[in-house]
Amino acid sequence: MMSQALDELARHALPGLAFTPGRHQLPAAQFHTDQADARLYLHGATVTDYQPAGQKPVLFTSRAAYFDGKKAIRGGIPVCFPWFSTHPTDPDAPAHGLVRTKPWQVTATTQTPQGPRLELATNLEHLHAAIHLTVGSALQLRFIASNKTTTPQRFELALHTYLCVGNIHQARITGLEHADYLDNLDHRARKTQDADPITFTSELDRVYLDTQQDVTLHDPTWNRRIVVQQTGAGSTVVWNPWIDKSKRMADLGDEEYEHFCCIETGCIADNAITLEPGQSHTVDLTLQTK
Ligand code: TA6
Repeated sequence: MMSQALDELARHALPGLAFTPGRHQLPAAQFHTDQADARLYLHGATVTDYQPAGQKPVLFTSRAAYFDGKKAIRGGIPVCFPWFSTHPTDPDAPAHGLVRTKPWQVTATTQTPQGPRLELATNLEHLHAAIHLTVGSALQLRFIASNKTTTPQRFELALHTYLCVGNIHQARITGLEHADYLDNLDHRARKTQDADPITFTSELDRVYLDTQQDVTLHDPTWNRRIVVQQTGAGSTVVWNPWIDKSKRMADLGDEEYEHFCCIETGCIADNAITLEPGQSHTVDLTLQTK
């Protein structure tokens, strides 16, 4: 399905929500209210920017990110669905699923007490996906997967959030103590987090399982915390590529690893979801600074 043209999108505009050409003229939803600014590209329904009024940016997007309308955008909140990482059986399938490189359709916009809400959707062969993005003093993203078929459909999901930090070397993450995780740097070996906060001294790539509580990114350099709250998602991925992997990534500056950390919210591996015919599943993600 083609992207909607900007003149068609204009009918969805609201006070504080406009549709404009973004980087490389890709169509984008631009939020600008007294609470916050944000931007979402219809390509992949990728939120690339979120900045509460008077604060530093919350979401990181690489200065080298592709905006060609084909590749995934490196940063913000790419939507990894209906599988996470490599496809379970098809080695030729794209990493992280199909929808982060598809055009999504705007279906509605609404003013809410928290701020403007934008609703988008996209269709796959067996599954329908919808996103509701509300921009205010917190960023609220709702993801809804629905089974369009007459047979059970299994999916994985990751809202692959890139969070800005002043300095990764000083950052730490709390809220995952004692959780089991799959270590992607050790053949997905199952391990258990100790009682200490997560800190970064090298590449780190872990899928934490059965995680329900808030996860907090502590950023002493910028003197703030970012709290990641969710319902409906059992998994939390923590990732930083560090030095060597960053140098191998064409769409990430060599030094940019020092200024972001991924805390991803999803339904992965043991926490994957199987939808019965006609059934839906909702994941609610809230990002806010403290
Ligand atoms: O979520 C962590 C991860 O799976 C890492 O292994 C790394 O591959 C990252 O996602 C980025 O993947 P991408 O396909 O966007 O380059």
